Amino acid sequence: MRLSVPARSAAAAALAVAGLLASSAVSTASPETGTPARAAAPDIPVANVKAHLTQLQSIASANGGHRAHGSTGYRASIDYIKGKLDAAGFTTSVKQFTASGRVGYNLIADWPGGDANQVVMAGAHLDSVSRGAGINDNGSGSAAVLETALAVAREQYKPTKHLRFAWWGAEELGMVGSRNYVSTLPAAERTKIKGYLNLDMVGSPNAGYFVYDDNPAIEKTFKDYYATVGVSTEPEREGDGRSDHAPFKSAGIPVGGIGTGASSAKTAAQAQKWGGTAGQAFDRCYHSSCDTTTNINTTALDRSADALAYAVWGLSA
Ligand code: DPN
Ligand code: CA
Ligand code: ZN
Repeated sequence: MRLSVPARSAAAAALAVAGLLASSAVSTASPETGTPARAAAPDIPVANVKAHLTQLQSIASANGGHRAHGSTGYRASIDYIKGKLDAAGFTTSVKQFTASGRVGYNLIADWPGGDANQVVMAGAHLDSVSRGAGINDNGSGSAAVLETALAVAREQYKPTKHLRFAWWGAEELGMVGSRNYVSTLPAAERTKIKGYLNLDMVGSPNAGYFVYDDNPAIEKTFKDYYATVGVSTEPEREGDGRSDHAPFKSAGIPVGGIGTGASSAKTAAQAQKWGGTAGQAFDRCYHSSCDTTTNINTTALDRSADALAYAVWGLSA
């Protein structure tokens, strides 16, 4: 979905950056060095992320081949993710809305604890188009966000800030779910959100490595991760204004995110640095019936999930 987004003022952006970084050094100090000791972000097991994709594929296959807004496959996708989060100790809520005459749902999961006045959020759209199962778009982002949330629970992570995870409905109809969430959020709650991280298509078969450049602090955090694994990145452009970060950005909330590319073709220079096939789309199955579990680059999916965990840990510490 394309939507024009008003640019935020430099002053507002600077304030937002200060807010994000303000308490990043407030953590337990190591007795030896006196320097802040931060919990290291975990390595997310990609096998776990892929297991979620297998489940989403099964859900699609049992429900007419898709998980689109208003369908039984979408509702089953929500129930699957919610079940995992509830079992792990999250406080979940399913928020209902209407789009195109059909009921849709957002799923919000809060990790108990942290400063309620400083919220770091990560999210992904869970709906597919009706042409296919939507495994890269956007089972991949949904599964990476889920496994990062489950890692928070496994590690019993106790960040300074409060963590919230979200799975959006009806993104494919124009970001209806995320727009509904932002517009119905009381202003006092909106200002508590210090950052929103978006994942949309993060396991593209002919992958590129793109980092949203909307907010400098969030962008730097993701780029720091890719530097540690020696992967070069480019600023994300293809999805500008086209995914669920857009309503947050329009509301003045600092946003960031990562993606591995959609229907644009990989250039020769990009194939040089990332491998893959020049002249071919990052995802040839974008919005098609072939967006199934075979439409996933495991290395890209692994890096994306690990990058998200790195950013969630780093920005909430
Ligand atoms: N994932 C696309 C969709 O939901 O239709 C939006 C998008 C396009 C995101 C290009 C990133 C890049
Ligand atoms: Ca990993
Ligand atoms: Zn998408």
